Amino acid sequence: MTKVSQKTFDDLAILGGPPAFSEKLHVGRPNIGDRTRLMERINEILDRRWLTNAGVYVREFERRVAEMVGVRHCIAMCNGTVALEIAIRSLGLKGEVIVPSFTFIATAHALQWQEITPVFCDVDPQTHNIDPVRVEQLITPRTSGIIGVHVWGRPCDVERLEWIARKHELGLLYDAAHAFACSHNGRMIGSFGNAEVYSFHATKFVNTFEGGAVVTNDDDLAAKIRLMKNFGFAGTDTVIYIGTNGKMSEISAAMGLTALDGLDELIAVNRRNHGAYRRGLAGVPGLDLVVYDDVEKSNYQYVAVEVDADVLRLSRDDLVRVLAAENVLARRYFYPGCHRMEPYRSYFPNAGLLLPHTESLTTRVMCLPTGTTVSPEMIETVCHILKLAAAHPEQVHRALSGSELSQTQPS
Ligand code: T4K
Repeated sequence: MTKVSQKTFDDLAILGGPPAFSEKLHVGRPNIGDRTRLMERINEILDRRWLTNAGVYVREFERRVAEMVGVRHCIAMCNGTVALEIAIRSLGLKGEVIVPSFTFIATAHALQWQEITPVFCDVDPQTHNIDPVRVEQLITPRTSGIIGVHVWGRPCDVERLEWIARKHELGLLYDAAHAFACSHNGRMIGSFGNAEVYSFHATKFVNTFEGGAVVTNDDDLAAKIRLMKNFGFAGTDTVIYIGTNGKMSEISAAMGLTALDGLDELIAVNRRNHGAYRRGLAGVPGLDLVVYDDVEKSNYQYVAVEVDADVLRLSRDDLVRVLAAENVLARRYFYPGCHRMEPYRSYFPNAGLLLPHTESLTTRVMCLPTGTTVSPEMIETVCHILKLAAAHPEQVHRALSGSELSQTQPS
């Protein structure tokens, strides 16, 4: 059991005090759900001796996801990255595809893996999502599509992107890795564009250990994707298409179904935690919590905080180091931005010039721990530490420049 303690400034771990938490507090600790029900399902899988290849649980998981999202098709996959790759290929995207750089590297890699050039587009500094005005400026004769990412589960400007895609006859996909169970204007994310892609990675709101899915209302696209994720098999001994192996296994679907059973409780925990951070950080100038529209459905999975170093007189990286010393492992998503990672930084060394908001956000945003392993008391302590640091910027700087802090650098 993690020990929670309150402390004064002089007790901070960067000044030699004991860490506030005896165990590391991670961003992205998996939600497990009802363990007894999960074990029952796993036993049933073993009894059936049907472990993968469109098993009973995978089909049930697909049906329940499609129903929940309000789409005709859900095709479950082995992970979100393969689901993106297959969705991109099924739409026939080629040449250049416009995509934000402020995203997990998988969004860009899913294109480059198929020798499609990701053209990095800046984001709206308010929403952190791809900026449709910039999208239109980046369209060339080689552009075949746009991929929007619903960062933190908050919707892209789907209306404008749809309009641009239609006007220029481009494919439109969404990376909805963060946005399972989130809505926009009352309509579930997952039902926009030609198709949308979820991740059910261990660190995601709903996890299937590893997993992902493509959701779409397009019957032809869905049929193609089903073939593609199963080597192109249309029946025993009959291959009618080029394909790969993107299948979800039964044990993953069992985990996913168990998570769906407890979805409302998961949302309630995340919402409670997000509220605790909101109250805990209220009134600290320079620390702005990314908020969710309470009128919409949200999964509240990401507690993202923007740090304004000019106001706070401490940088995001300073705070990450202060927290790391206390065993709170905040994550710097999406530092340093895809355009600053290989191979893109070598291909486009000057990409940052066109990405001012992305460049700024990658130095300002940190994500804090939440989920079922994090209690409001723990959050109170995390906020208390941040407030202590915020009240003593000079002393924090001095302490961080001390040699004893070499072990508290963020990874
Ligand atoms: N598009 C977007 C926008 C995405 O965010 C992602 C994935 C994808 C596409 C691709 O979907 P997948 O192919 O992954 O399905 C993590 C996740 O690995 C990654 O899935 C996620 N996005 C990304 C935002 O975060 P890392 O490398 O930063 O962290 P990782 O996996 O080492 O885990 C983070 C922390 O979680 C660890 O410090 C400890 C904790 N953890 C992790 C695992 C796996 C646990 O406590 N238990 C665990 O089992 O990427």
